[in-house]
Amino acid sequence: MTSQFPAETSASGAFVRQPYTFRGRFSRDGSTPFPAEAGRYRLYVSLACPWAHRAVIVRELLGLQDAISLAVVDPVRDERGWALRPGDGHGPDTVGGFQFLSEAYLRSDPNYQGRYTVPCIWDTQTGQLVTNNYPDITLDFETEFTAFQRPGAPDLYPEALRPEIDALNAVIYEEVNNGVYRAGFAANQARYDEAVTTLFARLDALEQHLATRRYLVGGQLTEADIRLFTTLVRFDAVYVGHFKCNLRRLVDYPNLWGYARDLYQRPAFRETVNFDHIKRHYYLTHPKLDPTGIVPLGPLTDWDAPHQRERLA
Ligand SMILES: N[C@@H](CCC(=O)N[C@@H](CS)C(=O)NCC(=O)O)C(=O)O
Repeated sequence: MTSQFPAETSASGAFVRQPYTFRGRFSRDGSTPFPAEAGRYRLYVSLACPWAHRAVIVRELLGLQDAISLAVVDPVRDERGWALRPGDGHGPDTVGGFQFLSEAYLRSDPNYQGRYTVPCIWDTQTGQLVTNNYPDITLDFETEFTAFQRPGAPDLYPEALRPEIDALNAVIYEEVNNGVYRAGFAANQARYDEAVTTLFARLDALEQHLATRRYLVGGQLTEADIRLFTTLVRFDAVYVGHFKCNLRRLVDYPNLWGYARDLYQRPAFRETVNFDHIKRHYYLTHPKLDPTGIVPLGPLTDWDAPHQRERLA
C-alpha cells in the first residue's frame, strides 16, 4: 500500500524525500553488472512526473529510443501505486508484462518496503530493477550509452562544464525542483512560507541569470537546462494552484518564460510534454490537497509564442 504523499513529513512539518533503493549504474566498458546495451533495458515513466520527464527528454535528445524502450504509466495513481493500463499516450506493458509498477519492484526484491516510484529501469535480461535513482539515469544515458546515441547527439554533460553544472543542479534541486514539493506538501504554515520564499528568491535570481544567457551553463544546452525545464513547464499548470507556489507565475518572468518556450519549441521537449497527464496526475492523485477531484481547464498559455532568444546564442 502506498499513501498519497510521495514521502514522509518530519516532526517539524517539513517534506522529506525517501532515499532511493535501487542504485545500479550502467557502464560502457562492462565494469558494472549493467553494461550499456541496446534492446536490453526498459525505462518506466510517468509523463506527469518531473523526475521521470528528464529521462524521457534526454532519451529523445540523444536518440536512444531504439536502444532503451519506454513504458508510460497511467497518470492517475491510486493506493495500488502506478498502473500500466491501456489509454491515451500509454498502454499495456508489452515487454515487462506488468499491470502495476509494484510488480517490478517486488520481483526485484520481495521484501521491498519503499515506494514504487518512477522513473525506474528494468533489466529484461536479469529480470530485475537496475535503478530508481533518477539523478543517475540521465547522467548514465549521457556518458555510458554513447555508443548508441544518434550521430551528432549533443554532449549534455561536457567534462569541462561538470563542476558548474553539478553546483547549479544542487541548488536548483533543493530550491526549485524539490522546492515546489516542499511548498505543496508542507504540513504547517512556517514550512510552507520558508519553501515558497526560498523558491521565488531562486526564480528571481535565475531570471537575472537568463537575461544575458540563452542557457544556464556554458552557452549550450546541458543537463542543467533539462532539470530546470521539467519544473518550469509544470509551474503555471499545477504548482501555482495545486502547490500554492503563487507569488508569481512563470509567465510573469520575461526571461524564464522565454527560456522555457525556447526549450519547449524543440521536438524532444514539446513531444514529451503532456499537459493532460500532468494536470490529471497532480489534481487527481493528492486528494488531501485537492479533495474535489476537479481538474482545472486552464491556464491558457501560448507555448508557441516566439521567444526571440536566438539573439543570446
Ligand atoms: N524516487 C524519488 C523521485 C521520484 C518520484 O518522486 N517519483 C514520484 C512521481 S513524481 C513517484 O513515483 N511517486 C510514487 C509514490 O510516491 O508512490 C523520490 O521520491 O525521491
